[in-house]
Amino acid sequence: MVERTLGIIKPDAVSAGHTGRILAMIEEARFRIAGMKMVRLRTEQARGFYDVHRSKPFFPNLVSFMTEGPIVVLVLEHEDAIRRWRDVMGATNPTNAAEGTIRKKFGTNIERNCVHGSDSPETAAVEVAFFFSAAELL
Ligand code: 3AN
Repeated sequence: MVERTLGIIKPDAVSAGHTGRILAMIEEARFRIAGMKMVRLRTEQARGFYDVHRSKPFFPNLVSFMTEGPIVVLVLEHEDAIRRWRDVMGATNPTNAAEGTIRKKFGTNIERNCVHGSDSPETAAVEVAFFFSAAELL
């Protein structure tokens, strides 16, 4: 089934100049990019986006990291896009990520792990709507 998922190129990867190479890997994996924009999250937006992690010890660091610079948000379309994008990203901790994955190539550590992907159809719907109106999805 053709699905949509939300991808984010995080501040570490944007500031390091990896945006183009990550986009190339996305296109090589044959995703169709249905939406794309560069934004800088404000603290309240980052707190809202990561609301499920609010009680975790790493939450304050996650929020400050995600607001430290611009991010690129993407809506990626493909059959089974949610699982496929997580496979292309690799494991949350880049140390454990498989060879050839984006996090293996460009991730620094579990906090600064260069990309984000939705983890379920329900989350994907919420996360896509967080950043994009229907008219912005082409
Ligand atoms: P993923 O991005 O692989 O779906 P989540 O949703 O469990 O991972 O975590 C969201 C983000 O929170 C991660 N991308 C990472 O930046 C951060 N994070 C998750 N677990 C940890 C942890 N144990 N220590 C520090 N940061 C973490």
